[in-house]
This record gives sequence, C-alpha cells and structure tokens, in this order.
Amino acid sequence: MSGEGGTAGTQQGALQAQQSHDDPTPEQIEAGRYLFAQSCIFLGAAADESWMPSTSVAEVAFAGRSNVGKSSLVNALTGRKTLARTSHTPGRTRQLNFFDLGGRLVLTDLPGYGYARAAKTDVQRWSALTERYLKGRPQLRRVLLLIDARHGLKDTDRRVMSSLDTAAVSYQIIFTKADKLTAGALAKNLETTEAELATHAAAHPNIAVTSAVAGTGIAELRAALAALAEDVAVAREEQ
Ligand SMILES: Nc1nc2c(ncn2[C@@H]2O[C@H](COP(=O)(O)OP(=O)(O)OP(=O)(O)O)[C@@H](O)[C@H]2O)c(=O)[nH]1
Ligand SMILES: [Mg+2]
Repeated sequence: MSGEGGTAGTQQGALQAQQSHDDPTPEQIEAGRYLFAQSCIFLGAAADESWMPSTSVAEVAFAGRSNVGKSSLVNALTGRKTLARTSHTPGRTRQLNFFDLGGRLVLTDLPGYGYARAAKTDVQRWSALTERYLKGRPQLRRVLLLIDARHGLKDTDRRVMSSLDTAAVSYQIIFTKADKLTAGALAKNLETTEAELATHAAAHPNIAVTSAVAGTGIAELRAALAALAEDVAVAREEQ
C-alpha cells in the first residue's frame, strides 16, 4: 500500500467533532485491539456463488466503489500491509476475498463497483454477485459501505444502499481517506451524508471516519467490530 499522500494533521479537529457520538469505552478499544492482534488467515476467493467458505462465526463485509480503500482498510485493521491486495488500478479486487480473524470474525473484501465507463452494467454485475452472497450468508452481521470522505455519496452508492435496504442487510457508512481533506470539509460532508442516511431503513445512523494512511478511526472501528463478533459468540453459547 503506497497511499496517496495527503494533508495529515488537519483531521484532528474533525476527529474530535466525530467523537461526539458512538465513542467506545477503553474496555471496548482493548477488546478490539485484542481481536485484531489475532492471526488473520486468507480463507479463499469466490468469483461466483459456486464456492463460499462455510463458517459459523460473525462476518462483516467491506463494500464500496472501486478505489475507495476497501483493501487498504482491511490491511489497516489487521495491521498487515499486504493481506488484501491494494492498487492504484481501479477494479483490482474482482472476487470476494474471505479472511478469518482468530476464528472469531470473518472479514470479506468485496469487489468494487463503479469503475467501468458503463457504470450501470457494472453495478448490475456487482449486485448480482453480492446479492447471491448476501442471500447465502446468514452470519453476515454488517456491511461496511466505504465512501470517500472527499466526495460523499454518489448515485451508484445510493443504488447499492437501496438494494441493502430491500434485502434488510444492516450496513454502516465508513468514510475513508480522511487524511485527504480539511476538518471543515469533513464536518460538512458528514452532516450532508448523515442527513441522507435518515431516509435509509437498514443504515446505521452514525458514520465512522477513517484513514488507512494516518490510522484515524482504526482503533474505534476495531472496537465496534469486536462488539459484533462478541454478540454472535454469546448468542451461540446461549443456544
Ligand atoms: N491518502 C490515502 N490513500 C488511501 C487510503 N486508503 C486507500 N488509499 C489509496 O487508495 C488507492 C486504492 O486503495 P485500495 O485499498 O486498493 O481500494 P479498493 O477499494 O480495495 O479498490 P478495488 O479493489 O479496486 O475496488 C490506493 O492507492 C491506496 O493506497 C487512505 O486512507 N488515505
Ligand atoms: Mg480492493
């Protein structure tokens, strides 16, 4: 991962603004650190629905436009530079890549959408594969829908959000590349996007702000994902 350079240092104020809601406790941060310090193993790649790993632990999927930073975020969370392949070339990840984190959580890096000139066809193809994935994964706890913090929601993102609403798959918007814009611009984009989220039934109301390059929001996101993994583990024990 080489990153795109950036304006690190400007996100501190924006980070403080973001911390007004959804703050994890020190215990939750520690649970996240502990989970993501476990070994992370590549389970395999699925190009179509003919093979998907059979697992029973909680799963989270990383979705979003091509080049938004999905693979980089998987690498930042797990502290590995090359676990998920990143690239300057949009459309690098063409399959669903499954990773097992300590036998407690499965991370799925989805192919990006919206890079082809024929964006509509691209989204349809992406939708066909991911819809099959979404239908066949009852253990999927949440889709992390990554949005470039500089650009906010695009129409292709809105189409994906609508299909997730229809499929009743819980999802959360994750702003990426927070190192690339000023605190003021970030606060404005957060406000606009959160207002729009209110109209989407399956959307988590809060946006997580991250930078895979500067490390912004990574510990907090680890904490949130550890809480999801914990919920499933407790539910299984109670059965
Ligand atoms: N400055 C900056 N660059 C980033 C960040 N995250 C990713 N990038 C860069 O953005 C480009 C795309 O990153 P990837 O992680 O490959 O994006 P992706 O969403 O997996 O892309 P596809 O697999 O093609 O859909 C790479 O050049 C990364 O180095 C970030 O937080 N800050
Ligand atoms: Mg990728």
